[in-house]
Amino acid sequence: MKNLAPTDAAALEAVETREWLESLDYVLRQGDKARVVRLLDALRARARQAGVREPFTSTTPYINTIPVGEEVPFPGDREIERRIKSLVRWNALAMVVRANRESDGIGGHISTYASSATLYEIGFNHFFRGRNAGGDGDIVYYQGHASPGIYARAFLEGRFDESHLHNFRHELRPGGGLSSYPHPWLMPDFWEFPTVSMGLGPLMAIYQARYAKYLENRGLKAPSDQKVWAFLGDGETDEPEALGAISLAAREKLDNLIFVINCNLQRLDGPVRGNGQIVQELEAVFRGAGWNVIKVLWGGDWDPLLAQDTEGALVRRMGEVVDGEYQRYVVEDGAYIRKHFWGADPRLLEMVRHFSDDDLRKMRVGGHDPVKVYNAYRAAVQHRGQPTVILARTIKGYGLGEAGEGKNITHQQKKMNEEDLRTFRDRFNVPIPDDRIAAAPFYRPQQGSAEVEYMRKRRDALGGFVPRRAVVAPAIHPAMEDVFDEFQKGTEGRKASTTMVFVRMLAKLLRDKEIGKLIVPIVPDEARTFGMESLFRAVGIYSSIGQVYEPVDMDTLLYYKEAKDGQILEEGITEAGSISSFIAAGTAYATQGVNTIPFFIFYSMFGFQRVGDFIWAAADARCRGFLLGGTAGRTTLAGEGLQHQDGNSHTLALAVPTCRAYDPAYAYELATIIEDGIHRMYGNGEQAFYYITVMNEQYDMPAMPESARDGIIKGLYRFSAAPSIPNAARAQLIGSGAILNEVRQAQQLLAKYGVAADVWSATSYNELYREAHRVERWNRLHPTETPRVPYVAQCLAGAPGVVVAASDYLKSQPDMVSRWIGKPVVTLGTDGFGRSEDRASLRRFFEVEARYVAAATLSALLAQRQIEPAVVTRAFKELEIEPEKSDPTIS
Ligand SMILES: Cc1ncc(C[n+]2csc(CCOP(=O)(O)OP(=O)(O)O)c2C)c(N)n1
Ligand SMILES: [Mg+2]
Repeated sequence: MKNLAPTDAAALEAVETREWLESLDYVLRQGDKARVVRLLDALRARARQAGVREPFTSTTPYINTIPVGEEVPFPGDREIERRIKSLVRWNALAMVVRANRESDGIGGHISTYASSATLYEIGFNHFFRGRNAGGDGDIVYYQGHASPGIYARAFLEGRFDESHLHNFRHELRPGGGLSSYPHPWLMPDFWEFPTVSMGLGPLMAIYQARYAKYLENRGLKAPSDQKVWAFLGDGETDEPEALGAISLAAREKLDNLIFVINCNLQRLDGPVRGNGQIVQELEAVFRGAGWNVIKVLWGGDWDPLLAQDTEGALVRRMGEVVDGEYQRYVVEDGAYIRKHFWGADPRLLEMVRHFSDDDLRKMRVGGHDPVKVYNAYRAAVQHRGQPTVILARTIKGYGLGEAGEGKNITHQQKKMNEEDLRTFRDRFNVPIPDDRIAAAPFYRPQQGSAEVEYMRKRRDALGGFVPRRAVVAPAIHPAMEDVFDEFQKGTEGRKASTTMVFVRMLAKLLRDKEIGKLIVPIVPDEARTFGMESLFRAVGIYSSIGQVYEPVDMDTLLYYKEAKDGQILEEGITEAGSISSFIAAGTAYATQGVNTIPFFIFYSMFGFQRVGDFIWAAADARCRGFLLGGTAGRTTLAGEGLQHQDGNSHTLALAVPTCRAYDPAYAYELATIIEDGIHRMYGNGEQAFYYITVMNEQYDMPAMPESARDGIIKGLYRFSAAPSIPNAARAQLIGSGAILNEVRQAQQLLAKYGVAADVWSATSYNELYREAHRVERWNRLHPTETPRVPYVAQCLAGAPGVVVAASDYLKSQPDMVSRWIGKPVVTLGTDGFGRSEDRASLRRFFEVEARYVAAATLSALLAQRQIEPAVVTRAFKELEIEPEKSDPTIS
């Protein structure tokens, strides 16, 4: 008998493979997919035990994650949605083209929205919930450069009129205009989140989603199925911030978070990964971090072909083509695609034999197919236990044709000639006649038209328009009885640092019956540094799952207590994450309707310097709250050296328009600033936040001098009058923060040399500077009226004697107000690099210690011939001043 068993190894393997696949098909036919997973797990375990090393794979094949069989039919009216989308596309394009015709170089972007129109329209028509939906409404972070599309839709919805669109990027025209990008500061009824500094949006969205859960777990917000959507560019994912917190999102099981990454494979200059595949790279990163990844790569035209692809030749080809080549297919014709994509394998060529070249060129990628996008979003909102990322393949400049579609220049394309406009119009059937096309007119169908009605109905069903910013939380006027009073008295002989005082204040605020629950302490793994560990036990550290272990310090009083309703956001070592929590908490009065009051305390050198762009975004977002720069002061923080010692942050804070920065010296100053700040922000509705430096030097906290309150807030008040010395030379000494104590000592030293000095505390040079400029501007613009006098001049212009100002920050701080004082001001500060040293040596090195303050005063008096040279020479000797010591600013 003839042996039918195959003899060669390949044939044998083919038979075996077929048998295994048939077995798998059999299990699949039973309909239990979970069983398939168990089966594969068992096989994998057995193979591993037998020493089989599987190659590591972090990606899935280069096809849609959702198989056709799992798709649901599209619930909307595809035709009308297509028409609406086309009109949005047209108006977005017309807005940018017209703006650039009128003012060359005014900018704006066409191609980003052109690629993401379907991604947004599916959201607007089917998913994004407005605030009137009965729940909280969704929170959406729009890709900044897609703003023309978002405006164009609002125009069609009737929220804007033609003049708004006409004034795109002309915000200073009468009646105002639309801002270039999402800026809540500029359009406070529309935009909620600044996203245009790329990378910040995704990180802020993660912490926003986490904050929503925090509010729920703490009972400050009713549980809801609110979603946070973040739209970002594929190029944007190169920003470290964009992907920097994705593991937190997975760890916290943020199933209220959906990232939509617009994978048009291009960024500004060219391809994102010409030689690779950005989609696969991102899939690996997100899967590895524990996200649910949904790839939307191919449109419905591909489904029948994939169904025929029993041997996997098409899937393999899809997976081997690099992005640079995919981009090429966009600009080439069908013949090229046939040759280069399909021609790689005769089986593939055969598959598309009956397709014309034009058919091949028109085959859509997934992000432009409403059915695919709808199904991806649907799966995302239904997914539980993980955040979802949707990786949607799109084409940059979709529809621009010769004017830019898929071309490397497309990001910057802002101009289109008549021919280009006509092609675009034809492609999207925009009803604009030939004789008007050159003018690129805006187009909005009549009220009552099918398109407008459809849009309205969809938005009504979804709870109203988005984006929309509204301040929902009512103003509060907390009495805060007994919280701040004790600090007016001082510490009565006990030594304390402003950091200790702050922590005590925070603890009392947390206990306040009215606003205690609204306080949100935020700390990036630095609570012990600031002596805050008592709060761990008192209010708990927030953990979405409580505490599932017994902490090592369980039997101590201040153990590390994590709790589901814990109040402290202990963020770990991430200032970027912490500031994102700060922004979420400080804008919750609008976003979530809750007046939470964040207190974010950090190492001051890792604040403005490290996360300055986030702080800028906080200001744009009209954020409220308190930033506390801890262990601040270049010479007050001893030991730590060059990296840690901060003398810069007040200067950096000056640049942020809504940030009020203070450098308080004493407990009562701190209490006055914080109490006033709470009332201003949460009672008066001021959209500002505070930056307060707190130090770790311990000293006596004096009682509050009479009527100092106003001056503390304005930035300057007289702390103590000059001693009475007969025939004295006079001086005004100004100190801030811990250096105020040096200045007070200098007052005493100077008395020995016959100098009577008043002492002033400058709590905020930044505020003095701003007020003086406001006054000066008013005077300039009202030249015929009685000039007003800046506050700093009211304090010091008439004060007798020389003026010497010292702080633990850059000399530019006092310098910037000196011109209103009417005479030269000697400024002492800590410009330069810090050193690891003790406090006294540091102050000597930077020449801000009492003796150098006194010496500077004597020098100034001598220059004005108000003191004898011999006195100064003697004083320098006695004070051990070293005239030839190295210059700290450059050493
Ligand atoms: C932090 C930051 N750096 C640079 C830019 C300038 N910029 C604006 S858009 C862009 C390219 C965006 O590419 P991608 O993220 O892929 O978005 P696409 O427009 O392709 O959707 C660049 C470099 C910016 N806005 N923010
Ligand atoms: Mg891109």
